Amino acid sequence: NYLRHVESLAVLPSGAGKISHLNAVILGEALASEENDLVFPSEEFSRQALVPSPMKYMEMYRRSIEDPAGFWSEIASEFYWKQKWGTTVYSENLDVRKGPIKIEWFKGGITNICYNALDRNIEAGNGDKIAIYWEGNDLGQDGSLTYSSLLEKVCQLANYLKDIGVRKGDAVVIYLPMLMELPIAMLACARIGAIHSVVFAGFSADSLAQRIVDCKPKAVITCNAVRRGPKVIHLKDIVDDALAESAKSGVSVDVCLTYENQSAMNRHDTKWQKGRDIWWQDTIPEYPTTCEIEWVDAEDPLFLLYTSGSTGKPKGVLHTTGGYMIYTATTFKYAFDYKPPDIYWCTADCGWITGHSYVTYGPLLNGATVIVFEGVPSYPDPGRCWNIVDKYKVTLFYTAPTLVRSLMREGDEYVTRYSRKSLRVLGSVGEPINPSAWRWFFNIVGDSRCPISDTWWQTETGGFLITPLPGAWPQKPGSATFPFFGVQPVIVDEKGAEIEGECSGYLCIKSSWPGAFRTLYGDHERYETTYFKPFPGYYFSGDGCSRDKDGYHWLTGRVDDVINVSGHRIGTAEVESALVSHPQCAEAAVVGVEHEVKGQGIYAFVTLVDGVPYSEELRKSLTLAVRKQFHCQIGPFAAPDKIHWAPGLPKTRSGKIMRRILRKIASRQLDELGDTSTLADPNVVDQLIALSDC
Ligand code: 6R9
Repeated sequence: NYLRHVESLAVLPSGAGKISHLNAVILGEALASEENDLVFPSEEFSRQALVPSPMKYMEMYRRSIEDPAGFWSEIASEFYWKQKWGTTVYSENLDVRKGPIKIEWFKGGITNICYNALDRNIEAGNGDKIAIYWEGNDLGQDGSLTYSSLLEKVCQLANYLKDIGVRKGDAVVIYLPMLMELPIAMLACARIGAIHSVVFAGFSADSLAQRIVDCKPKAVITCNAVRRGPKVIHLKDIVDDALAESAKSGVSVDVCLTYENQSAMNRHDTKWQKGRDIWWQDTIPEYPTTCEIEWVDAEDPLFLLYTSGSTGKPKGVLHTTGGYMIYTATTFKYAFDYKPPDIYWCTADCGWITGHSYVTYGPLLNGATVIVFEGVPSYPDPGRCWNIVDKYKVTLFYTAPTLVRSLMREGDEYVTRYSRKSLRVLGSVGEPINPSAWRWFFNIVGDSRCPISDTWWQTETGGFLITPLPGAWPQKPGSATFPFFGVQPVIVDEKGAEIEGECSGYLCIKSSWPGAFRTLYGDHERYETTYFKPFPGYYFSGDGCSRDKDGYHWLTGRVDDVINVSGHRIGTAEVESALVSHPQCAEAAVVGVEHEVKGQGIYAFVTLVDGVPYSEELRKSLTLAVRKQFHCQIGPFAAPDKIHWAPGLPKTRSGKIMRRILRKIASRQLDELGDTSTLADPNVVDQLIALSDC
């Protein structure tokens, strides 16, 4: 019966014809055999779920599409607004043919996200509830903050920032590891209307400098060092280099607030620039523990977060306050079936969008208890995650497929030696989760008891767009299932025509949702060109997707020059530019290849300067060039997995590198090279194949 429900209620009409002409090279293939594999939530789970059935989902979904203004303003009314938004709940233009792209939600509404996350929950009687449990790198290192004490710390920092002249609309760069000070810093900025730009504390000095130059912050907040597993990383040295670098481009930063992370490094060993560098512990505790709110418009910017694009320059994704607040709170609540006693742990770092929306804002807006983990899942051994789950009685556990796959390789014993009885819902994000990893996550980690929310979304979307609601639907391992409320995914062919029913194509979104990004910082034109021009009338996600006969969505990966390594977006152009910066590299072309643990690996074709011989040493030094220029010691995910010597690259007569052919050579699909006759020099292909194993 349940199945019949699903079929009859599937969001889009089924069987409207198959599309077979799409380029399988870039779109991947639908997982045909998985389509019929349904995993049902237990009745016990569904009975207690916020959305207990497909029917309830459909009722809410339908309302959200037919009356978005009513649906979202009802939810928004549960939050605090100093002044309510005007008569128009949202206005949008997503069609480049009709003028500039514009998205606004709750315009004229005056609010503050920090107030809604902290003060509002405290006023509701939750001041003594734990907001954050902090678990350090080493076993036994931990701490916690209640909502009231978190607010006090946020206020102290906010007062300090005001004191040094940070005003509404100013940018602050945050370069911190997963200490409680990281969400504290984000919330302090939000409280005074400053725009935070968190840079993942694993990026190199160059990347940090690039971001500093782009947003010209009033201050940088960092710490002296961090321990990641057995390693110590001197973050302050990286910041010093970045600040020196940005000064060369004319951007000088007056204040570098530095937290002394004693478990990693003593302050006496930290290099110091008097006048600019300030110890957090010496200064912030002196400030008052209350701080007035800076009330902002719903459309005032909340934060900037840089993400890789298909050209070399990272894109500054800009999110505003009101819509983002409502959207992250609502998606968190429904996609994890959140209830107040839940203990929630998301393993993402706040340096990524997942840490913004689903470590800091979404959960705290719901008054949830969140775990912030400084360390790595493999330290001191691969059982660490389940040790933490048992220690804090985690009920909602949200992670990435790459982590699932790497733990899966270590064997079940690391999991089964822990109880994990507290777990209720599991979550996955960052890349498609392959069905075998899904099953291991479901059967072994979740004891076949916990629904998995496979959440598809992006830095740009602010929150989940396609995700299961646990308890509502039977799941199909590897499918992100159905759209969240208010989201209208459409699949288009290469001409931009919508395809209905069972099909595959390019994933676009019709009309806006509250959490959508509003622009690329300082480059609205690039925003329009990248996201709205490819398929006029729609937001283009850059992903391929197929929809099966039951209306389930299956994401098939990026269709642009972006590689997804362990859930991190890496532009091929960025890696290529790091390679060609090496004096002995003449040219480079980078493609993604399938990788057992990382999802995708980086495969680099490298042409050397004339006369330079191939050598292992050179291979190492090229790898190092990428690691150094791109990302530093933590998670060297940008380092090429393979360097393939290339006497020449396959190019069209107009000089465009044919990546399609390189992808086939990299994945050894040599009988599928396709037409090579348009190449300027077709012999290049044979030469490359001959050098495959060198
Ligand atoms: C949240 C985040 C976005 C890209 C996105 C897609 C891939 C993310 C996914 C997924 C399949 C999922 N992606 N979640 N693919 N299933 N559940 O990861 O943001 O870093 O901007 O990456 O990640 O390709 O386009 P971001």
